[in-house]
Amino acid sequence: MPRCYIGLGSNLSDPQRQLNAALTAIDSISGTRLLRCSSFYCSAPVGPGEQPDYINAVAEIETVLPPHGLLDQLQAIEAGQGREREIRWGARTLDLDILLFGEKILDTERLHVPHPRMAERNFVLLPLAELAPALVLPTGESLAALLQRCPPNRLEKL
Ligand code: ROI
Repeated sequence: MPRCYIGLGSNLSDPQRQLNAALTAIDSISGTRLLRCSSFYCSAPVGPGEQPDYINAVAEIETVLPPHGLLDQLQAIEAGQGREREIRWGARTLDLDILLFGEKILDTERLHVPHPRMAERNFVLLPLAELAPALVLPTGESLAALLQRCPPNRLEKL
């Protein structure tokens, strides 16, 4: 079964509660098991405009679902936790992103894996490095190299 990494983020409606509820919901997806989750991090919002700080984390899961099947389930969890189709880069109750899906490289309309913006986001790379410090992406890049090049952004482990 492929190991997958999911990025979790929230900056509305009690973000820590949103992440905890999402982890429980992910573990309840049929054919899917939550293996581990990183620490929770508080991070400064990336993107335009004023919005609250985020809570971010990364979860490691295994699943028998195909990538788009997993995406459907994650989007259902986002919708179930009150996420509206909000403005791009705006505040959100819950964001669940497939960062990595085993060794797969996917470029479809709905899904790009590895996640195309993970290299610019220390709130993704640092929690991921907590779980898998020696990780090499299917593109051949090491997580350590991405971390070295990643722009700094305020990030605090809780
Ligand atoms: N900024 C931070 N710090 N964490 C996020 O999860 C996050 N998610 C987003 C945007 C709006 C890009 N900014 C973020 O979608």
